[in-house]
Amino acid sequence: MKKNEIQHVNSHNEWDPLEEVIVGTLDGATIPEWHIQLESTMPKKFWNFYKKNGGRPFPEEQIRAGKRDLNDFIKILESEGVTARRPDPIDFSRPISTPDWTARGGLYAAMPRDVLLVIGNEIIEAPMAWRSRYFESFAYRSLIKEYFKKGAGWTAVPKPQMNDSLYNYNYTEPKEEEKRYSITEFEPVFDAADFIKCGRDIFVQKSNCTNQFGIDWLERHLGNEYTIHVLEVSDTHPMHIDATFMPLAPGKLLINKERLKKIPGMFKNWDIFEAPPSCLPDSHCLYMTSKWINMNVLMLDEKRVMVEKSEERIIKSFKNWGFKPILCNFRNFNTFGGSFHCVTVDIRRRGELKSYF
Ligand code: DAV
Repeated sequence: MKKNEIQHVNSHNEWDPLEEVIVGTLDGATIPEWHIQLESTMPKKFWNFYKKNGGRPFPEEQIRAGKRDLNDFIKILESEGVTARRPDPIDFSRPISTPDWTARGGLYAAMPRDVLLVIGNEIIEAPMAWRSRYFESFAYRSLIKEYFKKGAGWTAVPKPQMNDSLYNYNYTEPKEEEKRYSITEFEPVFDAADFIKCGRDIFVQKSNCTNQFGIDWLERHLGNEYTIHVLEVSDTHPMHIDATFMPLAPGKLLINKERLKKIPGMFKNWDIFEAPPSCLPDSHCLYMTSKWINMNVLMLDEKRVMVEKSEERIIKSFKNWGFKPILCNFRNFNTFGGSFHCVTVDIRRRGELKSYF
């Protein structure tokens, strides 16, 4: 490989021109079994739904509608010159067990952003903290093996044991400024979606699926080329940073003002944009997230941004801020816990490792 030649897997930030992504699938999506991890993150309105239906498939009509949105999204990506790759179909309704515990079923391969962290040329399988997601990375193994053969690095963080010591079963909902999580520091765990990259600087939040031990593991693994910054976030149900803090382009940061009250000093010369509230009606079924997924956007380059078609407020804001919104129906997919950022993981953006601060 010649110096400066772009490798097949290459991603350093959120905005270099996007050439290839993995797009998740709703095939085999299964309602996760109730656990303290869901109590700390999932909307209260659906707790009984999980308690009653864990291990069963999500309602068929909703899956069908979500898949229609996915197909539209892939067509748009392709017309914008981005290659979309898909995970292997997996039946997530099969039970999972280890010597320490069992779960009635898995979840899905809808959100590759949660599972795979791509740093430069390396694909890292995250040690996710939900028992139902223990084998989720297997849905991506055909792709990962192919990327490995094309020269990518491939790392799986030590598999967590996930015995009861990992969970704080006394967890109760924290108040605004309290920091309390449903996971302990028993072993390293993180979801890839709690991290977000700006070249040599990587930002992370501690959450109900990412502990300090996990952050320390990644920091040591990445070594001196990178600096990891832990953000102060006021979110009483933190899980994934991409509806809180979204770097859009060099010098341009989108934030959720309700959650990010302290912006690190290193952003002092950046434009800070505050996401306006979502236009989704409260009646819209969101099994797994808040309505802030309106800011869960995907940059195709420094200007083009994939935005949900009916989110008129944020579409207008993006235009005012000088971006070019590309619209796609995605409400039916949003139901399953994410939007354009969650549903993808960057495989290749055309660009190099730099510092932006
Ligand atoms: O606002 O509920 C959404 C992030 C999903 N991966 C929220 C977090």
